[in-house]
Amino acid sequence: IATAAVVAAAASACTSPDQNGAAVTGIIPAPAQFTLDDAPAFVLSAESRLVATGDGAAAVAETFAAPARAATGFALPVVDGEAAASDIELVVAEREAPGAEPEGYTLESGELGVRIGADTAAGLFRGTQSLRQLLPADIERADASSPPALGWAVPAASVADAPRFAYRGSMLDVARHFFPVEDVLSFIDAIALLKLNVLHLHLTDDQGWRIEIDSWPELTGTGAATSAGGDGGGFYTKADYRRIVEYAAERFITVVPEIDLPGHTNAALSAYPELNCDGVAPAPYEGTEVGFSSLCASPERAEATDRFLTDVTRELAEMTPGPWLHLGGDESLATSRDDYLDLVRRITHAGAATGKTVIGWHEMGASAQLPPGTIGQYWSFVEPEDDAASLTRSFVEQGGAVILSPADVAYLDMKYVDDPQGPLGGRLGLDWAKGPTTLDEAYAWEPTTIVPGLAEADILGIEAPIWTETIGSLSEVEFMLFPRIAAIAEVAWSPRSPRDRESFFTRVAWLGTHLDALGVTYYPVRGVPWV
Ligand code: TNX
Repeated sequence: IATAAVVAAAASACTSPDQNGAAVTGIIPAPAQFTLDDAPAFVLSAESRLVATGDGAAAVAETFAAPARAATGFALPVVDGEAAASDIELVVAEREAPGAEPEGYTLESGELGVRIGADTAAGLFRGTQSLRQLLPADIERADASSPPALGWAVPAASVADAPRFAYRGSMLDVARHFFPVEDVLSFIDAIALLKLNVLHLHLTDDQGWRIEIDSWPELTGTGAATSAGGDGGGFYTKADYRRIVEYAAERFITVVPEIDLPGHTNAALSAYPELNCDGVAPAPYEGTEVGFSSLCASPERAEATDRFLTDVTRELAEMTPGPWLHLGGDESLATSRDDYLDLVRRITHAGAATGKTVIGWHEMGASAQLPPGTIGQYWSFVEPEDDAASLTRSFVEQGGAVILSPADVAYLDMKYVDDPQGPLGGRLGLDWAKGPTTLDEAYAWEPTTIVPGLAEADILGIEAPIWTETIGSLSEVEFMLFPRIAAIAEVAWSPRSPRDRESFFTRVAWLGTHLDALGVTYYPVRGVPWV
């Protein structure tokens, strides 16, 4: 490989064609190390094969190959054995990733082929997402009718990459509006491209209960019939949920299911009178207020409430291979402090009894009796309000860790600036988190400076939620997600420094060409040099 042009440690962003006619590109999130080499490009051709070696490599090759075959019209067989010059080599073996990071990988491309190496299949998969972004955007098309004018070139490059944070997630609220399985699979595809590894599903709220629980069938009877705005209901059967989990697992994404307790429970309360202190089931709810519903802490309801908590967490844990159950805890404004502490203890201990690690919104830090290792999810602002910082530190003090979702930068249901002039006329999104959120704001924050007293090692990771009070279709979800999710992905994956805004905006423009080819909706934020 000829002289290497080092393009800044954590960034590369040049979209002009190089001397070989290959489009020189960048990767989002920025790799830890990325060097574009002054050498001839690799060109994917009809002869190319995917040569897979090591544990799980063939499955990763197949996940990469299936859409690539559709886009190129090439056979792209997955084989084992020796790689030739037209091939892409995918290797899982010890000491392939920098620092033996479980999700790390190296990628080398040039005239003589592409080689991606990783210590794990997960790392190899992350590497294939970089390769996707280095290929012409037409690689995302569903058919081969418009191949790129300059061929399927990958610039000669060397990447050595690994994530900064272990947990990099997005949350989809399927309770306020229900999204069919196919939509969730599309959501998974979209976040996989950005190397996120967690899909948090907000499965229950006042407006609907979306997951089948055999021992409490009315949860998805009465409880699933409604949504915010009266847009109809829906729920996932256990088979549906399994499909989501499996599809996510093929992309090395862990599903974190959330049952929001003890507030945000009107759907459950409306399905079972015995969960209510007064024994009367409330009417289903299709508004968008929060903080009016609560499980009952009273001893008269203890039998029903604890049976509900045990059954629901047991069935949820049984269908969830991942290590985490999210049990809510936010905005329980209709629960007295004593009742809240009592219920949080019962909720988290029911969750922990399944063998899973419990996650809760930061309010749960009020309890001094959290099961060991309970994870807190921070959703106050970049400048913590009220007691949000101390509640969050409480998880660490009790042996757990923290997921950061500062609402004024990471809540993707916040409006865009300028959207009133935008394609959806400002109809989508909320603005309670310090007004609309710009792409710059989503990008320009540093996780370790949010909650004083937290060390980098206390931060399990970063998550960008999208709440759906105002959002009712997949394209509306995508519109709110892109491009801001790219900023969150870079904060979660890329090294702390250097954070290069100009490089990021240029790479967002490049990402836009991939989204166009995929048919994914996004908001063409001003300031990005869209191609
Ligand atoms: C706050 S964030 C909520 C949700 C809303 C969201 C809207 C959190 C833990 N609770 O119930 O849907 O704001 O942005």
